Amino acid sequence: MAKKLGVLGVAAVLTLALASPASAGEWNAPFSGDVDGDGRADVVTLTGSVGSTCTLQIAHGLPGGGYGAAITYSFPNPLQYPVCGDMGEVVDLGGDGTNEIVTTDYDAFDTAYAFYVLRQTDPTTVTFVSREYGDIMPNRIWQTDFNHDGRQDICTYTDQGRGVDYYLNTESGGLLWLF
Ligand SMILES: [Ca+2]
Ligand SMILES: [Ca+2]
Ligand SMILES: [Ca+2]
Repeated sequence: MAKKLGVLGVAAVLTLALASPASAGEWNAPFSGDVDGDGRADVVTLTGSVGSTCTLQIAHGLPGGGYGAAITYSFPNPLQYPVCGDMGEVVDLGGDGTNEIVTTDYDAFDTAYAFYVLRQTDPTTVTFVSREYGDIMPNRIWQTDFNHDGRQDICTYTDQGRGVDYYLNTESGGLLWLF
């Protein structure tokens, strides 16, 4: 299903781009954040699905600067469709000091599976933590602390009707869709 930006859609995206942090997750774009807790930013690239498995790559930040070689990780596909996330952000859900990888997908079609929350739990493992409710068919995702409680919240933009959606980063480590 093709999605085309109309003139108004392009204007909205440009406005969002100006108001968003540089780390905003564009469709099919790598995004950065410290996923292994060593204090250095890492680069996450979501690479899709192979059968019933989702894959991603992480290039970890090195002590002297730069990044190591990308390592491929996988986790069981929660939905059994080739919808594994193609945009994301690194945020600390719950504010417990451990960062999570929050992904969503341009082709997401089920509100119950809008977001996959992942966490790197050791050097060789990325674990699926939870799925979260949200809008379908997003064009982009970004993070901002819109309620100013110190935890970075999530926003998405879709040109399929709802525009910007807001998701609160809750104390219990979830995303609360402010519907
Ligand atoms: Ca790191
Ligand atoms: Ca956390
Ligand atoms: Ca917040």
